[in-house]
Amino acid sequence: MNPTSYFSEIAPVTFKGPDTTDELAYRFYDKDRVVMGKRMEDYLRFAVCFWHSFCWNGFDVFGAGTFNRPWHAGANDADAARFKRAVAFDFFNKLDLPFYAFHDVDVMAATETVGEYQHHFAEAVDDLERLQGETGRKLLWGTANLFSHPRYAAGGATNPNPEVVAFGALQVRSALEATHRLGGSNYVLWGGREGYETLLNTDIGRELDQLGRFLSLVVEHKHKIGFKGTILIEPKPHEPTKHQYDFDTATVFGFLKRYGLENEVKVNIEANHATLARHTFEHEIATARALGIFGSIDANRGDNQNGWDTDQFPNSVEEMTLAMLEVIRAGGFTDGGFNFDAKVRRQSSDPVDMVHGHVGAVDVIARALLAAAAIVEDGRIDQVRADRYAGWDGEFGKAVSAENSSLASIADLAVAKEIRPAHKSGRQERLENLVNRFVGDAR
Ligand code: XLS
Ligand code: CA
Ligand code: CA
Repeated sequence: MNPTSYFSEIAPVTFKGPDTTDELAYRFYDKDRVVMGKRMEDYLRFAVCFWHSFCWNGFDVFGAGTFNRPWHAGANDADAARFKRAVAFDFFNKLDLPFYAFHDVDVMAATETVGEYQHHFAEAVDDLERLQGETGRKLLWGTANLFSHPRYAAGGATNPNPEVVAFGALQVRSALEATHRLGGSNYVLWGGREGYETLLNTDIGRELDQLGRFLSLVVEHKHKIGFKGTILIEPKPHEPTKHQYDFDTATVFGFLKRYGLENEVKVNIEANHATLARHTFEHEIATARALGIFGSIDANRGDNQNGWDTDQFPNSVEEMTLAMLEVIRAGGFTDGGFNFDAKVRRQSSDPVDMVHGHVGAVDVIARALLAAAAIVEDGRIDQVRADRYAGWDGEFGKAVSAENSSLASIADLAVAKEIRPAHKSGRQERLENLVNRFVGDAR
């Protein structure tokens, strides 16, 4: 089979406007339309991920693969990997999205030894460079998979066995150098198995030190090779391990501070990981902004009734608008973007299902950008927020916040002024209604 025939039934996806009846066209994502001072394509920086769409064959813990992708028919050898890379770039072209993302093992033949790893990864990177050149698609981020191979059952950087840590170092060095060579904007570390199953066999202090040292070495190597992109940690509270050290954005910030890396590393926030940590997606973005470590986004959604990582395509404009407001408040992306870390359901086994998944999600995010931009331009919500803190601009607020004030001086001021703080409405319902109004009107 010719790789380009896998999606041959599907016409290139283009913008046809909100009123089109074409289900495989963009209704809101008009890549050249300027929103918040930038072309939509440059504001949103969409990426398609390799792993869910091209590496997963539809298996789950109760059953085998359902997708029958031709490149999964035999062993994952060099030919199958080349086929898969070609199909993937054809798909990026069909969707006309600017970026993609990959793990080392997503794009290469399966290997066991360090020698095979080096050989097959080098071959894959040469081919990716050629495909990027031919298609103009760019790399949003690269990463190394230190969680799928059985050697990583007890972690990568935090493994009790130094030989496993060294294998991980080989993969991370290779993937970081490949990301640099391919012009990637970021390098991601997601520590899926950097955590534990039971404290009975785990020394947390030691493992955190291993993780901190490993990350310091990654940062050192980034500077050594001159990689100008951003190093990102991707928080997730658990799954596959019972507890993951990079639990959420706030935990990651504490970790970065402890190892002196808070000015070197930012976060890649995934919607479904935020909800697994019992936060909202927008909470994680707002926290990252407040701490100065907002980097990039993995766009997807979980399931409100299930407590696991379902990685579904985002489909709520209302929820996405709340997240987008925080992205705008953070000043938008610099190196980051929206990577679709999302997969079709196991019963959605046709090539066209992959297109439906991405087209719908692109439009949800594009429409959310229009709604959030309208909210910001309207200004009423931000005004309510600013008014809540207006007391700090008055004489009393300035005295409380003055640099030379102390706990005692503030307390004395309260007594001297005989203060009687008045209650003031937070206007939540009005604000929620305003959001819905802009969501409904966005086009
Ligand atoms: C898994 C993570 C993973 C990272 C990259 O839950 O989302 O796919 O994004 O390793
Ligand atoms: Ca992710
Ligand atoms: Ca996920």
